[in-house]
Order: sequence, then C-alpha cells, then structure tokens
Amino acid sequence: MLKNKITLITGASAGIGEACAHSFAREGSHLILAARRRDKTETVASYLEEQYGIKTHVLTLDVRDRLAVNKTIEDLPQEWANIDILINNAGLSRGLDKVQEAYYLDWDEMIDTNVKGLLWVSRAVMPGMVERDFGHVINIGSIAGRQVYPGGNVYCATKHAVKAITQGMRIDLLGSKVRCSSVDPGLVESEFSEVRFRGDKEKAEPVYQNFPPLQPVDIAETVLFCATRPPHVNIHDVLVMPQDQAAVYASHARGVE
Ligand code: NDP
Ligand code: 8X3
Repeated sequence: MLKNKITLITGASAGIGEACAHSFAREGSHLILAARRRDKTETVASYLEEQYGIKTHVLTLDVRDRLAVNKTIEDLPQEWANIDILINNAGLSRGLDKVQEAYYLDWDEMIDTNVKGLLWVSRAVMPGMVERDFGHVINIGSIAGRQVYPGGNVYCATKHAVKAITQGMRIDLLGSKVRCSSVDPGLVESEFSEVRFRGDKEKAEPVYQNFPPLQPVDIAETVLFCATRPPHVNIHDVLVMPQDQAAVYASHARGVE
C-alpha cells in the first residue's frame, strides 16, 4: 500500500521519527527526511536506501523557521513534490519547572517547535494534498495532550494544542480524501529526556528505569497502522502507553533489568 508513496517525516534524525523512517521504508515508501542534524539524518537515509532499496531526500530544516519551511517545500525537486503522507513528529520538551520559576526561552522553544513548527510544515504541505485530493497527515501528540503532570505545564499545553489542531484539521479537510490522525504515546525511550534536561544524563536516565518504557518502534508501527488502512477508514487518534503506565503519573515501578 505504501510502495512508491512519498512520506515526509519531521524529526527523522532520532527517536520516533527515525523509527518511522525504518517502518515506512520497509513497506516501500520513498522518504523525505527532515531534521536539523544533517549528519545523523543522512546516516539514517543511507542505511534505509541500502537496506530497502527506497529513495530518500534529506532536508536540513528547523521547523521553527517559517520562511525556511515554505522555501524548502516550494523548492522540492519535482519528483519529491507530491507528498502523500506527512508525519509531524519534530518536537521537544525543555525543563520541568513551575510556571512561576520557568525560563521564558524554554516556553518559546516548545511552543515554536511543537505547535508553530507543526503548523508551518502542515500549511506548506497540505495545499498540495488537497489539490490532489489524496494524502494523510499524522501528528505525533502525547499522553501529555490529554493529561497534565507536575512541571509539565507548557509542554502539556503544546500537546493539548496538537490535539486541538488535529481535530481542527479533520474538520477543515472534510469533503476531501485527505486523512488526519494523531498518535499519542506515553513514555518512550529516546533522546527526549536528555533534551528535556539539556544533556544532564543523571536526570534523564532514571526516567526510563522504573518500568519498561515504550520503544520508538512501538510508535512507528502504530503510525504505520494508521497509514495503511483502506481509504475510507481514518484512525482519529491512538493512545499508546507502556503496560506499566496507567496514566501520566500513575505507573507501576517494576524496575528494568
Ligand atoms: P527525540 O529527542 O529522540 O527526537 C526528536 C526529533 O525532533 C529529533 O529528530 C530532532 O532532530 C527533531 N527536532 C527537534 N526540534 C526540531 C526542530 N526545531 N526542527 C526540526 N526537527 C526538530 O524525541 P522523540 O523521538 O521521543 O520525540 C518525537 C516526538 O514524540 C515529539 O513530538 C515528542 O513530543 C513526542 N513524544 C515523545 C514521547 C517520549 O516519551 N519520548 C512521548 C510522547 C510524545 P534534530 O535535533 O536533528 O533537529
Ligand atoms: C512525552 C511523554 O509523559 O514525558 O510526551 O510528557 S511525557
């Protein structure tokens, strides 16, 4: 079903985005892989070309930069211009501070990436989908878009915004054959916590030690499921949690070997 389709993945240099690239390449989709770290993205791209015989196109892109997003999408070579599937995955959290103590710039970075970045990319890609009357936008939300946890304030707000935007997109796309889904993970082991704590491994590593977290591939396979339903089926949203995480801060501390 995905053979020779074109999938654009933002945040494809690591974690869930990289895992989506693997799952979609395995199914024969050609891939536009976007992230800021070109070297990492190129390594992913070369591996997938060799492993699965697909074509890739690497974009060095900061989704916060609206003008760069527009120009990059506009300037896509003709053979890459007709994007079939957009996976809006690029995102991050910064800190776990109380609102009365947090850093303004952390808020800017989270809102600019998780909300505005997702909007810039969608705004650039969706007109082509609507014109061709074919496509699928899959947004990576979070359990943090459904519940709020201590210190989660603004990160949770950005994921609540993703939830609202996803619902709004579906309404806006009604009447077209363009689908829109969100996949909302619980705790996934990735670079996410190291980014949240700005490289402080002592704070980041324990996040994944109490119980077996989800792995990026678990989310990638869920995204793939959404993208491979028959055309008359649209998966609105999927919440995927680790078995030991019943709610955003209700978990069973089983320990991990
Ligand atoms: P990672 O930190 O492992 O990966 C994040 C990816 O986003 C990287 O490829 C990074 O690439 C990219 N990225 C970050 N900022 C930008 C930017 N400004 N422009 C372009 N790319 C950017 O985290 P995850 O894989 O875990 O996170 C992916 C998504 O999943 C995020 O939206 C996150 O909120 C969400 N999520 C994560 C969960 C978790 O527990 N890990 C749970 C629920 C949702 P680069 O630095 O090269 O630009
Ligand atoms: C990331 C999951 O619970 O750390 O969205 O916010 S959580």
